[in-house]
Amino acid sequence: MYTQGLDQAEPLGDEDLSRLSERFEAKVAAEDKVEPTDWMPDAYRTLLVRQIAQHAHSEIVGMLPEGNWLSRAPSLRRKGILLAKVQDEAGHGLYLYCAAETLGISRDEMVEQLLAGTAKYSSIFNYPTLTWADCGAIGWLVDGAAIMNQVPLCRCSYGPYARAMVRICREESFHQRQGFEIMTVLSQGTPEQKAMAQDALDRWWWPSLMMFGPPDAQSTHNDRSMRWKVKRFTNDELRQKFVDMTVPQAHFLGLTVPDPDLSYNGEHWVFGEPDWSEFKRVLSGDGPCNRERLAARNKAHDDGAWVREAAVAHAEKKRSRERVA
Ligand code: FAQ
Repeated sequence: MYTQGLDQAEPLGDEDLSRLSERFEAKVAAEDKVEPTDWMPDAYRTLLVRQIAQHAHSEIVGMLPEGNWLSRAPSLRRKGILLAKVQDEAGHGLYLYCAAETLGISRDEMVEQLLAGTAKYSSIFNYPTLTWADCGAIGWLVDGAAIMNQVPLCRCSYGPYARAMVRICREESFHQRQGFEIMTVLSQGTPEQKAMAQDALDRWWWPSLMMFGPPDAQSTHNDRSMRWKVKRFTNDELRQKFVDMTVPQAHFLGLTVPDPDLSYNGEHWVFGEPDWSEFKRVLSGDGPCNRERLAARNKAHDDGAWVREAAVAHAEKKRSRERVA
């Protein structure tokens, strides 16, 4: 077992529980990190397993939309960069599965839930990548939204998650720049290329705003997550920060944000309401690519069975050689 909480031989009395709970709350309030061997309330553990597992699944499923363009990137240089980015996403998924494992759930269990379609992953990855400009829009908008959401997670109260996020954010920052560079080249290119960039912005804008989750009034986990310093900003706060950062970038590119209600109030960009019924549809499994994504993950898992078997056989061989020596 991984943690003191899970190792508990004797059930705790009410007095012990309230003492442990007080100590835990004081630690979080003091901005100390909670570590895997510390006692933590079951609800804190559950909240983290849910969020970290969903985050890990998002990185893994998130490889698919751009992976679709690996064989069709417009140059060898673009192909090399995209390949490195997609590999980074696999790495992020693996760090995050490891962080979740410190809470007592196994990677196999999480992967099973993903493949069975019972686990959530980010809504954004259920949209198709129709043109090369979509790879630019993903880097610019999707990685941009991911950074906005994830930089505060570097200060999350749970140590292993916070530490994983530091490295992930550095890499996401590079990803965002490569996406913006693709958009810059297309926006300054031929009229057809500029139209392709605009079309990608039109299709990815609203789904990117939905990445931040439902409006605060409908967020089920927000209060508890903020109190326990897992989240540091609410969904609406981060969405606003993202819009404030991104609208001037769209203007720099000479592109139009597809929101007729967009206006500047002197402090913030005021924006229209995303289509929350579409968000709910995507979450319920009925987005443009939900079925395709799940089928692709299942196929990749099945096709990779021989690699897992070979790795286990290799590890066993190595162990038995070490025993003999
Ligand atoms: N998609 O109560 P809240 C990336 C669910 S990584 C699907 O507000 P919370 C890198 C939520 O889980 C992108 N489901 O939830 C990359 C909950 O359902 P549950 C992923 C969503 O946790 C870039 C319910 O709605 N990032 O992009 C979504 O307090 C490019 C109620 O919501 C993370 O996972 C959604 N968009 O706040 C890779 C960051 N939004 O569990 C490749 C970490 C909400 O009760 C290419 N996660 N739901 O059944 C978080 O910060 C939070 O979990 C939020 C949601 C902000 C996503």
